[in-house]
Amino acid sequence: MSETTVMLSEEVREALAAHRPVVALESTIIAHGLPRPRNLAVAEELESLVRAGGAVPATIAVLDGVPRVGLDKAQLERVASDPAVRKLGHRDLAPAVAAGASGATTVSATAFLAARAGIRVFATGGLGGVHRAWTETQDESADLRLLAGTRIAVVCAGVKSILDVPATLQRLETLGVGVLGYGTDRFPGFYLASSGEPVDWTVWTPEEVAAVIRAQDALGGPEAALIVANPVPEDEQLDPALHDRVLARGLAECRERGIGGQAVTPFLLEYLTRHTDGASLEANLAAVRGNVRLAARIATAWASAAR
Ligand code: PSU
Ligand code: MN
Repeated sequence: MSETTVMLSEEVREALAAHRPVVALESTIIAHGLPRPRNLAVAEELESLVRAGGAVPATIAVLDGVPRVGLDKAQLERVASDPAVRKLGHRDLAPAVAAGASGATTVSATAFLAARAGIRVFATGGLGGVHRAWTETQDESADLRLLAGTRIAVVCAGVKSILDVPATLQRLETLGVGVLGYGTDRFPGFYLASSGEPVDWTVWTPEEVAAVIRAQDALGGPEAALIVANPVPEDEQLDPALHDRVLARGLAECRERGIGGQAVTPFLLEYLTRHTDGASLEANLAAVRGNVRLAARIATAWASAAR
């Protein structure tokens, strides 16, 4: 892909050229994962958190057919408020570019564009994965396959708990995507600090994560992402009983209403927010903030070791 096909903001281009730390941020969480108008304040807050951590934020989206890495204030506002902004997975990028369309990028599209731009660290809330009804629907997020072929470290609170977590972990193993528990030996549960599933590797510091990234590069071989699974603090998690109760109803309603494809995840996130009086939203935000802060520290540790 040529430089002109993917537009880097000047700030991001300069930071990358000088080997300064950069953190990629996705935009689907902004456009389709959070209620308006709070989503814009969150988008701005996440960028500030990256800056406070000494790194340059690179929020990624497609605007009028141009994939952009690093958005200015007006572009961020558009992603947060324009109803014509679609949800773009990796496979949607080419049609969107060709049609001159605008869209927010999911983990798959963001990881792809970030890696093309030369960004090594990416922060989000929770990854997509294998959906609970996958045996009937075959619904497995494109996030997984894309991460299997992309050398990027993704800081996340695990995968969304609306998913089949054990099945998703199994797919990640099959696909060769490494998983590190950050300060935990349990895979986080997105809204919940723990999904109850074990992880094989635990790290405690950003420097340890940077060392794993360097070892990945030194070993070479097939490109694959590294998942840094960072739990939401326990005192900020959603009440587990409330989570299970509301999610069961949300999944049933999703089925009854025949919601499928790209609409499933936004529907369930919104359903949980509405039926927990906003408590799930607060847990989601706490997780994302923690991930963004940690990503800035990892990017900084990696950049200083790489120099
Ligand atoms: N994390 C959040 N909220 C979100 C997402 C992640 O806290 O809305 C988005 C990401 O963009 C992820 C997408 O790639 O949900 C998964 O969508 P799907 O299941 O349709 O692949
Ligand atoms: Mn899906």
